[in-house]
Amino acid sequence: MICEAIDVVTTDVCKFKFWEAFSTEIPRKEKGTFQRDKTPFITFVLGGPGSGKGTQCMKIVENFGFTHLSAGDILRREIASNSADGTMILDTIKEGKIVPSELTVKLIQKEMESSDNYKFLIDGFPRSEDNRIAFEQIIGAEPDIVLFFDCPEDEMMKRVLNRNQGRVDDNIDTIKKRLKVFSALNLPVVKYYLERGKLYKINAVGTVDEIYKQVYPLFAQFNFEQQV
Ligand code: UP5
Ligand code: MG
Repeated sequence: MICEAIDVVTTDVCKFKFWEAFSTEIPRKEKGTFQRDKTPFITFVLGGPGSGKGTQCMKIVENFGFTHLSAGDILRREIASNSADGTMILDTIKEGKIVPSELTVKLIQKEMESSDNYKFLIDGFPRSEDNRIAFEQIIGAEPDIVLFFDCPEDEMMKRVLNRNQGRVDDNIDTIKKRLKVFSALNLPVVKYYLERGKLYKINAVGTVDEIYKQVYPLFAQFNFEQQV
């Protein structure tokens, strides 16, 4: 496993104490903002490149009605839209480095504010302590739970190289850089949430369904269906 030191945490209760900032600081809009009558529920989905974050998020969306915000997809859309930051984002992704935190957080914030949902999967973010702190400061919230897909490097490398979706960072040189950045900058974030009792470590080796068998009960315990 990528990080032997990180053990499973089985917190049984999520804490809904982080969202006061949203209910007080952001003006209520009729549509396209958080549903204030429901407490927003934020899940950070972490794991190395190719650990299966996006694949598992799609299944969580199907079963539990979350809105899936992949930070990588949001940044790729920014490149495709020829925005002012597009070239810088593209160069950063090609190098496997991390886009400046404030930019990513503001893009995530825009997506959250324009959603009518209150359940969010934030996939591939935060990738560093700087990312994490920027989210807390700009959004004014912390995640309710954090999933960590733990996968050996050789398996992640194999999956990414087999993906064939034309991503500019799915080549051997960039993958090596992504793995290094993940290990140096993302694992401290994983450790941070472990210490706060919010981390659920998932063994990300096996078939998609085998892995989802570990994920499903984590969400089932919250009875989301009854909240809709
Ligand atoms: N696959 C999935 N599960 C499988 C299984 N159990 N068995 C066999 N195959 C499996 O899966 C990857 C591939 O494996 C797919 O082909 C899938 O079918 C197969 P996927 O679910 O896509 O894995 P995921 O973890 O989502 O991999 P991804 O490559 O998307 O992860 P990254 O975190 O590297 O990529 P992301 O898109 O999040 O970020 C890309 C870059 O954007 C970063 O490197 C960085 O430069 C930049 N970025 C930032 O700067 N800031 C951010 O906040 C986010 C991104
Ligand atoms: Mg992904």
